[in-house]
Amino acid sequence: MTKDIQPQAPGTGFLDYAPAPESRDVVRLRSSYGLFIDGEWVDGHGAPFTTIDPATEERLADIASADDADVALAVAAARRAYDRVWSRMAGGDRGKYLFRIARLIQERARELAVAESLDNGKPIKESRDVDVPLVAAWFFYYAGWADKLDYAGLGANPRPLGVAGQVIPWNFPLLMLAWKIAPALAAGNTVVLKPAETTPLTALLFADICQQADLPAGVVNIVTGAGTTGQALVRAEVDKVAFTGSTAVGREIAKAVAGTRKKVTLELGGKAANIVFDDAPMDQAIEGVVNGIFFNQGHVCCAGSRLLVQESIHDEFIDRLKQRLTTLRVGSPLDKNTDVGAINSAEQLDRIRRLSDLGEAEGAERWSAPCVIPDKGFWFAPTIFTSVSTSSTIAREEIFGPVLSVLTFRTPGEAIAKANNTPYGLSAGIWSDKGSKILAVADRLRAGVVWANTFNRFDPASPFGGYKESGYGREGGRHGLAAYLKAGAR
Ligand code: TAP
Repeated sequence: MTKDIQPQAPGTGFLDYAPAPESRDVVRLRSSYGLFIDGEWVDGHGAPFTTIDPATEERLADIASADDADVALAVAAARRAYDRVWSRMAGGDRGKYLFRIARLIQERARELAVAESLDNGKPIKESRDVDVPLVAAWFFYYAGWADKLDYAGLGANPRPLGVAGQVIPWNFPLLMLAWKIAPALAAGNTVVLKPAETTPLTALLFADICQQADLPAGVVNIVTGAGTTGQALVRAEVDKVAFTGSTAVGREIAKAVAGTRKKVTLELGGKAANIVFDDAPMDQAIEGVVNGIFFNQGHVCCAGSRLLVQESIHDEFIDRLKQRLTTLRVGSPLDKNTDVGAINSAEQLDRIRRLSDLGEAEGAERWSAPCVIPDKGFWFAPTIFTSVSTSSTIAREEIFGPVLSVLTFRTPGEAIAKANNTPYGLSAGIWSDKGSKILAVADRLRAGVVWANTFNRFDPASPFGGYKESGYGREGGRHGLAAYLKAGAR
């Protein structure tokens, strides 16, 4: 039984894996980075900060911070590039730049994956096999749209909005950049993007890729900094604000743009239900639940953080799930065998600890996978809470960490009611052998994406976005383009 499993130091067990570290040398980081404005690196006038490796707490680079004036400069550069070059360029030519960027991302994939794992803490096998390939796919996909905007669903000759101010979070730094920049540029907009304070590096490497692709100056501008830089960008003279992040900050942004002519899309938090019926193929469902919540340390907006398991299979399912979790390897993000890497920041680790302690205090039963946690860095063992009630804080609030809250249900109706009993509505998963049951349940779930017998699958052609407090607007596919276009003159 799972209770008897003891933690083991890495490399001491029979059939244990030897360390397989990816080389750090494939990425040459500069000691410090400025802001990328109008095609050039310039100094920032805010207080610079340091970005660290969350797995070791070692300094990676010093980063400039943009104040209000720097942000205004970036927006002015984007405006000039929009008026003089980008909005006048034929769609096919814009597409060529995007194809070039996509190919450069593929060429520099290994370097980008290592930089992402260093700065974010995610396992290299995820940044190498998921994040970076999806980033390239996003640019390839939207490159193909640049000369076909007449078919985006907005009638003939739709027009770009102008300058987009884009603010992104730290959980998928380069992928969120691609979700923002690729459709904006394909539609003929220029952009100013602010990456998250704890993960600026791949956005800065992307600036280098823009230079390498000879992208006209000012089409892409990157302004690093903290939340105040994001606030300045939202207030600046932009035509569109595109934000991905927490619901709390999304609310502030909605208030800040209310009454202005700025368009806005908000991609916010989630508390997805992963529903497992008693007729589900159990081994597959267990893999899907593990992928749903422990992928990227649970730092995933659409993570399956609430497991709804049918009561008749609860005990067996949880026993087998725990058994599976004991095989997850927690450790160095750069090790190719690592399944669960470091938590992105001390602040996020505090939040995960606080909410987990609260879960226990409110009566849920806590179980953590036995694993050896490194001495330095920010770590949290994969954790399951059982006996969770629907009113429990850990069933309602986004923990954004490797923590699964387990609830039970008896009938499909109860599963649907519990799954929808959340202020969020970003995603959901259904596990069942019966196609008709899957379709009937999916139809009743208030979630932007519903995965069936799989989880966390992304494709640039597929729109993604939420209901209720998960935000508004869609990214991906034709819908993602529409967020950067207005109907053309007839
Ligand atoms: P936030 O704290 O909201 O930060 C997101 C971004 O906004 C960061 O760049 C942040 O800068 C900046 N920011 C902070 N305060 C701001 C303000 N008042 N005005 C403008 N910008 C501001 O979220 P997070 O902790 O980085 O990310 C986690 C959240 O993102 C989770 O809730 C997750 O569900 C959500 N998320 C949603 C999606 C989709 S597609 N729905 C995808 C990924 C993540 P600093 O980093 O410097 O604070």
